[in-house]
Amino acid sequence: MTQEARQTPRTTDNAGIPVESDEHSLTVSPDGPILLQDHYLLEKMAHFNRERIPERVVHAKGAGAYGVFRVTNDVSQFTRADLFQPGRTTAMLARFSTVAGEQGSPDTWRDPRGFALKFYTDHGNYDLVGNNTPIFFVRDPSKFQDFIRSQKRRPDNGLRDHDMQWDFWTLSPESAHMVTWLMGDRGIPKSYRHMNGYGSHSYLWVNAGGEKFWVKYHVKTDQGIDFLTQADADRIAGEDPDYHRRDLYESIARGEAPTWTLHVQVMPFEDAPTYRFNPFDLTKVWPHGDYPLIEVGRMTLNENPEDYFVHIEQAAFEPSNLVPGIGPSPDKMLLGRLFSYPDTHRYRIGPNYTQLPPNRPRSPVASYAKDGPMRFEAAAVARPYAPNSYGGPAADTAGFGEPAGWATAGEMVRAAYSLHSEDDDWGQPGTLVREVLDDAARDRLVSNVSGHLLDGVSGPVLERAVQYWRAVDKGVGDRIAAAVAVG
Ligand code: HDE
Repeated sequence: MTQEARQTPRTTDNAGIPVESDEHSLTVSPDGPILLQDHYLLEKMAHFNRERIPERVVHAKGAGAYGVFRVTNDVSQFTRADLFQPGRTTAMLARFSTVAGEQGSPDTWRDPRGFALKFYTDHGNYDLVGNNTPIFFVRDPSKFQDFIRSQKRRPDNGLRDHDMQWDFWTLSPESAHMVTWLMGDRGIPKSYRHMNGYGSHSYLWVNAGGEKFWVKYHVKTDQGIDFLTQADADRIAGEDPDYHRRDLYESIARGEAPTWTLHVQVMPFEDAPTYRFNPFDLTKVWPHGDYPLIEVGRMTLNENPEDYFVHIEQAAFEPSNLVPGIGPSPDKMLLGRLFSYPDTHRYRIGPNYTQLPPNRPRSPVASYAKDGPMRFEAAAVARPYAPNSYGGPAADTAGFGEPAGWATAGEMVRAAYSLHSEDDDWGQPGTLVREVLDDAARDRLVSNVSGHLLDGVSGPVLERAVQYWRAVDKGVGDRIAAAVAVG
């Protein structure tokens, strides 16, 4: 029978050779032993054994989609970045995730959510790798690994442990703002469509005239913020652990493409040294009264990936992908992240990860990199070194020679940020509790924290937790103390 006359495509092995059977291995007589020459059987077993790659050490469980970003406002006075110029439309990829859970963990566990965006710009890939929180638990990258281990599983029994989590948090008061946020309603979004994203760090923007500005990104959901109560989230974790992944996929499949509107807060470059708190401290938000939101554009996620593993599991986001017109700020966490992400990609998906479909730039690549495992694109030139006189690429120093940077000097130290007048750990979480939450949201905060503490936290850690909440807000702390029976 010809291929055309058949109803279904013909099974082949991975080399494209037609296979003889989908059902039976090759044996000597029906009851006899299997033959080593059954190459197809061997290939099936061997490839299966290699299906898994290391999961992301954090943010392992996620969901994502392709889309488009359209500029809706003129912010060219602040940045010359190609993708933010008036009238521009840029293809993009988004991946949302939980942080502490493994690949198969429930989507509705209380956790921050990752909010990672990749824009395929004319000047290469721009990655904005943020969370659904404008802040973070720690402000020094050397505390991140310890923090994550306190959230993950214990080596002795393989279990997660609330006592470990509160031990770390209460010994790290800079976590108070983020923990207040996490224990409130936004700690369990209703779906990935119903949450905001934030760049979280401050970044540098540079305009065509070389003027510099500090910015913070806010990616606001057009679906409206919505959340799940702890009780609903617990129920859904049992009923449908993939609740958020399913929601994103199905809404796009139905043609209901979710959208978000990108805004920035812009701080004049000169304001930073004398601002009332350190504007590069990742545990702080910039009050909107000081720096209001300015609209930039809208992102629409309208295309489900055709293969989850290829496009979402292999997606590699890295805060070091900064395009001309955008640079890092002196936020120590951000500077740490510039190293960590490409490093994890080289380990998880190999040194040629930028050739994989979700990571491949859609602008020309003329890098001198060559070789390495799983390379399938030819090197840009036959003579792979610069400078050369055989037509190899040359840096466009006239066009792109000015790095987006800042000046600094001083002694080598290991120290906290230098102090600004209102730097402290308790002020902003206290404001969040008293001025942002309403009575019902405050009640849920008290109930969420108490429930969490009553699940395995005891002794001095429990007492420190009560003091921690009293430092955030006396009233909330007293109510938590009563609920967990600590004086
Ligand atoms: Fe990450 N983080 N992170 N992180 N992060 C990773 O990179 C890391 C931090 C965030 O959908 C890893 O590719 C360090 C802040 C997202 O693929 C890893 C520090 C914020 C994702 C890593 C931080 C994030 C990651 C694991 C402290 C919000 C998922 C796998 C200096 C502003 C991206 C990977 C995706 C993933 C390191 C802190 C967001 C290990 C060292 C702050 C959304 O490299």
